[in-house]
Amino acid sequence: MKCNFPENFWWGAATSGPQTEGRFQKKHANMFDYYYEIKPEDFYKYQGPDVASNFFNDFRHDIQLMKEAGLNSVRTSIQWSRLIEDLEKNTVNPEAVRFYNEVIDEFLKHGITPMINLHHFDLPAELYHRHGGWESKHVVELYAGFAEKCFELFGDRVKHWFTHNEPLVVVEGGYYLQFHYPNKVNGAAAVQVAYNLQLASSLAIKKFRQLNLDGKIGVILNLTPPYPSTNEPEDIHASEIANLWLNRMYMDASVKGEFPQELVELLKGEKVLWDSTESELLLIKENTIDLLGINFYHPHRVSRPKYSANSLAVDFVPNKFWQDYELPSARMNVDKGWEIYPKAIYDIAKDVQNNYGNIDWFISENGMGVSNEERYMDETGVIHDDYRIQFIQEHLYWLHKAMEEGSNCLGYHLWTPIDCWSWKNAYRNRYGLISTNIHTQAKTLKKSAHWFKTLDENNGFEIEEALIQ
Ligand code: IFM
Repeated sequence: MKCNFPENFWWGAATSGPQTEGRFQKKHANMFDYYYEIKPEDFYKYQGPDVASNFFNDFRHDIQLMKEAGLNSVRTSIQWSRLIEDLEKNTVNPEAVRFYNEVIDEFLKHGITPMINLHHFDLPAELYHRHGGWESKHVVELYAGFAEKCFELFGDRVKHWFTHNEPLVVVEGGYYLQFHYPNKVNGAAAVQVAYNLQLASSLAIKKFRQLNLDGKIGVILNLTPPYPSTNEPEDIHASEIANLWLNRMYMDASVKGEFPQELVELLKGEKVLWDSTESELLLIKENTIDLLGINFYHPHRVSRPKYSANSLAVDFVPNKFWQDYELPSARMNVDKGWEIYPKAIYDIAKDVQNNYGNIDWFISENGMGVSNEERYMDETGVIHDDYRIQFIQEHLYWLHKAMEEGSNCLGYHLWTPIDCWSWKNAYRNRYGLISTNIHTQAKTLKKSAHWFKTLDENNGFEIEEALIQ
């Protein structure tokens, strides 16, 4: 079966500054730079962000390779901890301005549309130590100042901006699940951070609009559609609460300008509702997004919580209302521990179409992280990642189906163009179309990169019936 996509569809890939650039000439440490400084043993094989994939030094060659992989658009991010010299006064570092100008111009020279995100888990660590990071509304103001600086400096050439990548992961990882610095377990702080991140996004959007630039602005959200483990009311209820927190919180606030009322009531009942003001809520209402990026990797199967959410003397954490459920015999990406369920992309697309005004959106990340890919390397150094090609095809099939039914999807970005550093997992799982040898920094197109190029050239692909599940 042939899946054809519309003209000018974005065939691209996504990455981020902190995962590719390396710390070269960076004045400030971001949260992960700092985390690695104090606890390198938390990172796979002690591999840190110091070199990453050396994009700071190698960006011209990397962008050339991205072109060879057929990418017509690429998302990366500007690091606050690189661009800004004085974090309180919001002055810029001239070397960083030069670097990001050259990167943007290099993309444009190759006919690749650069899409720029402004926060990818990389708050400057000093702002956490001095003010409490995203717990502080002063930091929200500083972030909006940094965003404004980026719009002023690069908005003549960058036409697609994003305020955050996966804000929910900052909340989960930093404030109750402990996989991001500061590794706290504090549900009330999690709720405040969640709110402040939304406020920061809305304030940055306001600044963008005040500059009257030609371009679009949005946010990148990681969505994990919840599927109840059974049809019993308790499991369905648990999945609805999970959906409120994991998906609807930022979807509703970003697209509709309001947090879901059911979530507000639930947090009030738990006595942890965020501190907000009327004027902030108005600002959120008035500054919704133009464009939505959705990162999809895996579904979220949910059952009722193991213990009642009304148990006594239990501190609030958002996930006390549900329990993760593993589907017996699920199709898995075993290396990452994530279920493979491509039809969820269709479900997401229909949700956006039916419940979010069919807003312009795109798949801003999707991909398959696999460890020890050298297993699949031939004598010329090319990795034969047929599993990745199949993974992409299966997801595109369902995306295409939703688009045929009217979903307003503008593109598909794979995570990621070139194997990059992935937080605590460092270089364990590789996602790229292009491999990186982390010892020599040699970069080589994988089989999937050649396939992706033909996907772009043909603006579609042929899928075997057997792959449609
Ligand atoms: O590496 C991350 C990225 O920073 C955010 N989305 C998921 C990717 C793969 O784990």
